[in-house]
Amino acid sequence: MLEDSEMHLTRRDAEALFQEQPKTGNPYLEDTLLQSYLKTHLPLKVLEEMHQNLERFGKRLLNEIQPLGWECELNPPVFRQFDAWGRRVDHIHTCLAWRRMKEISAEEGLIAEAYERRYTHWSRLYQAVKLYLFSSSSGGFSCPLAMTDGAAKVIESLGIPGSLKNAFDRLTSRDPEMFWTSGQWMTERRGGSDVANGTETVARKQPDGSYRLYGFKWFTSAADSDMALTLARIADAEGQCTQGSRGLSLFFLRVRDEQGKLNNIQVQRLKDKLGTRQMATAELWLQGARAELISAEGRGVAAIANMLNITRIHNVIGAVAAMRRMISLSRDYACKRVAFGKLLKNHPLHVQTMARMEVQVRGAFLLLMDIVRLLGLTETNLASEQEQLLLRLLIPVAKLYTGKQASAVAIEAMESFGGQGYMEDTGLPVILRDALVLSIWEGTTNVLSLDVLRSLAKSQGQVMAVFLSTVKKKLELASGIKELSPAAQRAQEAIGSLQQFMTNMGIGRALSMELAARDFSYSLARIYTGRATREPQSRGMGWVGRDLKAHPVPPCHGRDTSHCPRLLQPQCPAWPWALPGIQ
Ligand code: UCC
Ligand code: FAD
Repeated sequence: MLEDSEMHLTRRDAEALFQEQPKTGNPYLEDTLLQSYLKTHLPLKVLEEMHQNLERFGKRLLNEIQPLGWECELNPPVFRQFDAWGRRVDHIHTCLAWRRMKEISAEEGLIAEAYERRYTHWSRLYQAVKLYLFSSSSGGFSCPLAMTDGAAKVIESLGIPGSLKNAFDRLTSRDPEMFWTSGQWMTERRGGSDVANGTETVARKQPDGSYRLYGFKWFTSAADSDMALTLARIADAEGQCTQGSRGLSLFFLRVRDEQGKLNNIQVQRLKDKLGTRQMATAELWLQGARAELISAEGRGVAAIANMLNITRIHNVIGAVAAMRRMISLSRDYACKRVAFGKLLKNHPLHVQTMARMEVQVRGAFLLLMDIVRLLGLTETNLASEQEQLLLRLLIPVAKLYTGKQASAVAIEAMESFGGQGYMEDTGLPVILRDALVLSIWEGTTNVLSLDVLRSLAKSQGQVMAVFLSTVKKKLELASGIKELSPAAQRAQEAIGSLQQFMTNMGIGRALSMELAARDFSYSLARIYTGRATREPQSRGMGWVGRDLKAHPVPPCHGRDTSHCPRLLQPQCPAWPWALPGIQ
């Protein structure tokens, strides 16, 4: 039996044993890979300006934006269909923090930066870096930003017609009072992947040349947005529509008028989602919504593809950001949490688990940087035809691969916090839930694998030649570096297998490739990512690598590397293909 005084002592001791919360600092300053990438690639003057701004932005993220993001999570949108007197109002109420995110997005030029082009072709990369830093603190606001960027891109690619000038100026504004966000309404009940056969919405021409849209949009995210781009079929004088892809045209519409009244749109309900709960995703009835035709008739899918390619890049940004956030927190936790008498960071097996995640995020990050670099070149007319083809191929490849990576890494990272990782109020489950959608929206993994085939077919094999020569050039560089040459050799072997596979399948015949599309796309992602991670400047493993060096590395197990810590190091012949994770 314990004495009373002893009981008190025991309880006091126990109360002092709080688990220490994982914390991160300025996300820009803590991201050594990002900083080293910028240092290696940017001209000095651009780098200096960006560095200053990013350091400031990082501070703002930490002190102002992260708390707002959490507010958004705690206060999801609320839908009120009727007012107290029974009148239909269809009001989507968003919280103050969400609305503040919109203002901050304008102030920080999160869309404007890409269109002002003050750093010429580096502007896209700079925008992507800011979005990457913003993403996991944004309380879901990176979703409307993706669609806003996509809409601006479509309008720009149409030459900014006079009727859309106001919209373009607002989408790309730095003035919070002016700034608009956009929705992207493509999905209907009959099909979100098969848009060509799933779209039932009809557009009826009005005497003044405008159109009225009638139909039902099944998923419309950020339904509080100011405008949207959407697809519909134009009815002829007899009310008939062309079916399939050739019947689809692209329309611009305002969601509400100046008084805030909905544009003949009824909100059926808000979706009850697993994640992205900070953001309103609605089902909408279009009941004569006034809209403007902005593509050539029947060219709706091709026109909205400009939007898709931008939003898919944003998806990659979101995936890399989610992985980075989880790993940063996990890393900090490993420096605080003790198990079996020592900090987690001193358990080699724990460090190995973290290093494997680190390799995934580093590869994904470098792939992302390469894509936005190519996009910047394309947008400033500096890209060669080969670079444009490569960009077209890499967008679906990166979207489909990093979407899956993000889910796998988020799950693994959650486990690295033990039971705490599963606790709602740590904020960790939010990151996992939000990551899970990354492989569904903006085109599922299979549909994007088929898009990879589309891009191959369209270029009649040219794009594969560009892909292979780009990778081979980098590998030649790596082969000259002693510690990288075994890995470069492995990459060469992977390319050899890929080429053999293409010869056997007959790459031109898309149909015979359908079954292989997903595995083929994964191979492209791994090979291209392996190429990037072999860049000499990005070899180091940072904290994880340093820590690993403190531990003896057992002899290499050759190709059966599933338990070999040596495979965490670039000099291992199996690195990183043997990494577990994405199947
Ligand atoms: O999910 C959505 C929003 C979520 C919220 C935003 C989050 C952003 C990220 C945030 C991060 C935190 S919006 C809905 C997204 N829906 C999709 O992605 C649809 C998935 N389905 C597809 O992608 C299909 O492959 C379709 C719809 C594109 C297939 O359409 P078609 O009409 O059957 O395909 P076609 O006939 O092959 O293509 C028609 C034309 C062709 O051009 P032409 O006629 O000149 O030969 C294609 O080459 O469109 C062209 N095209 C493209 N061009 C099709 N896809 C592309 C492309 N990706 N790039 C360039
Ligand atoms: P389906 O097309 O029915 O797909 C079901 C399964 O079949 C998938 O696994 C798919 O990969 C597979 N599949 C389909 N076709 C093929 C094929 N040819 N070969 C092999 N496999 C195939 N949409 C918008 O337009 N705007 C939005 O704002 C929006 N926001 C969203 C927000 C959230 C949170 C979510 C979850 C979805 C949102 N969507 C939005 C919809 C999203 O884009 C679609 O759900 C997605 O494109 C898939 O379409 P679907 O749901 O019709 O699935």
